[in-house]
Amino acid sequence: MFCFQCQETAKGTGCTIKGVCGKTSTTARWQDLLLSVVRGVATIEHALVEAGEPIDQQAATFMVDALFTTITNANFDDQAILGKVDAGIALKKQLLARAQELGVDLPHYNEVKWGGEKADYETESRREGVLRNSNEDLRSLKELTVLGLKGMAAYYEHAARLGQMSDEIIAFMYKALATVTNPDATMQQLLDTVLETGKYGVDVMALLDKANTEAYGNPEITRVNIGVGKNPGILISGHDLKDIEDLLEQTEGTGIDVYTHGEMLPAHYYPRLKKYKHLVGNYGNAWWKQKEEFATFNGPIVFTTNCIVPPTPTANYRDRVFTTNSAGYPGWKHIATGPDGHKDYSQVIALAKTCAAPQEIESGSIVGGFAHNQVFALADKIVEAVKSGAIRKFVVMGGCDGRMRSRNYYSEFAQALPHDVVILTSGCAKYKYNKLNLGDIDGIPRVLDAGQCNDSYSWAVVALKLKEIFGANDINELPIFFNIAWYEQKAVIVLLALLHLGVKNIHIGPTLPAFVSPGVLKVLVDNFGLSGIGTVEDDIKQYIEA
Ligand code: FSO
Ligand code: SF4
Repeated sequence: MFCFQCQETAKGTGCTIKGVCGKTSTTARWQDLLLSVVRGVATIEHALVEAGEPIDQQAATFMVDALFTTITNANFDDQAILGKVDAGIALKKQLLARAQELGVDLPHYNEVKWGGEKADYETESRREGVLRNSNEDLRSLKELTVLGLKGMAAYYEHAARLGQMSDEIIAFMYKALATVTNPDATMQQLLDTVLETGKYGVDVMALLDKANTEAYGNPEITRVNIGVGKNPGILISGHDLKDIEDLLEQTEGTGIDVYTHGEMLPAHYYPRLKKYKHLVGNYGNAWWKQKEEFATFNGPIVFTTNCIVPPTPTANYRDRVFTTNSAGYPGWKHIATGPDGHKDYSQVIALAKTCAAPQEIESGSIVGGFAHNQVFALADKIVEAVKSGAIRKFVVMGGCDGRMRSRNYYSEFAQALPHDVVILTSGCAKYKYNKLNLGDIDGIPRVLDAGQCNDSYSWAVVALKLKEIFGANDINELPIFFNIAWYEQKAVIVLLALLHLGVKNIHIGPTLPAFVSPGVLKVLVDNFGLSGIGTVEDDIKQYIEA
């Protein structure tokens, strides 16, 4: 196996024996095979769309689900992944027949030609890994695109589940995958594709923002309980808001409480979700602490997306975890989406009724709900605070959390910031500082949480609004410092989207991605001023106090 898609990759270069995330070499192989089938399907679809055919929705759904499945910590279930490979091959055959019928010429790439014989799965998977591209810079640009597309697929899937779809985004994904499949693609073509991925990254986050706010209202300032009640509970993790809505509806009046976990915390900020009285709080912290926190939760846990951490063989919660959507884990029950797009949680609710109430691990509350609409409502106050000097700077500290000790940088950085600096956060990165009681500035909390990682979109919208208010020529003239923590591929699409919006001098950490080659890094540094992090002391001196 060779996988270098996340920040925790072995030795900072690539996992080759087993994933640091727990992914086995077999799972990695089937994921490589699935990705090669996706490249084949997308290349054929791209040719058909270019020839004037409409988007094939079945192919679009397959591509989005398959890309999402291969995101870090989303799916560890070999049988589920192989099932998707089989479905992709059947789909490819249909598309090939359609191309032939219409007389559409197809490129002779291996991914298009391969017949999909089961006996070849293993050989094909070995041939189609990341290292099939021997030139380091070409490989890097191809992977940067594919990893960005994985993030895009995740956000697209959530939006689509709420009825918001976009043929333009799907057509771009086909085109980008066809470009990375082309063995003769040039550096320039690939670089253009990376940058265009950022453009569609903005579009997909806007689409999801529209989907979420039209369905559930605009996020508003909300205090979220982090303690527990006396009823048995169901813990829901991941990012899919439609799933928590179904769960809240089906648990209402049953005596079961619902708790959010990790990236589901922002569900509390939406008016049409927070109205449920039995949505009682957020339990625990970011994804990587789940082994301890699930053990004390006592009730069933539902994963709507990543991040799953493989349980130890003796974990007491092994039999009470469920997955849905693209997420999966061997031995855990998978809840299918019904024909009407909804989930049936009756088995989860029945199990919850037999469980004890959660054990309290924290108490008190945290505040959030500062997505763009809420921030705009406070705009006068914020602008006044900037003009009076009460707020000196904003630091966008969105992104992901993770288990590496080097991430303590972010807690220490937040704590060491001068008291006139406000943190703008989103994603699970927030758990490094959202319980530090960093106070407020004239009633404006010093940690403003917009929501999930895709809500980083809010900070781009806010920055553009501030640019207008302050009459700045450029977003980079504003007193905003971008210090992003990354872990998996949704952070890649967020980063590419910010680059597309013209944000320069973004710092990413705790380490730079292994999939960015020295040659590609130079392009990113020269054109966008991208850099890593230093020590807390130096970074504060250089970028905040200077
Ligand atoms: Fe975190 Fe995991 Fe949202 Fe990621 S839970 S790490 S960037 O999946 O997607 O922030
Ligand atoms: Fe390694 Fe990350 Fe890939 Fe897992 S997802 S195998 S930890 S690089």
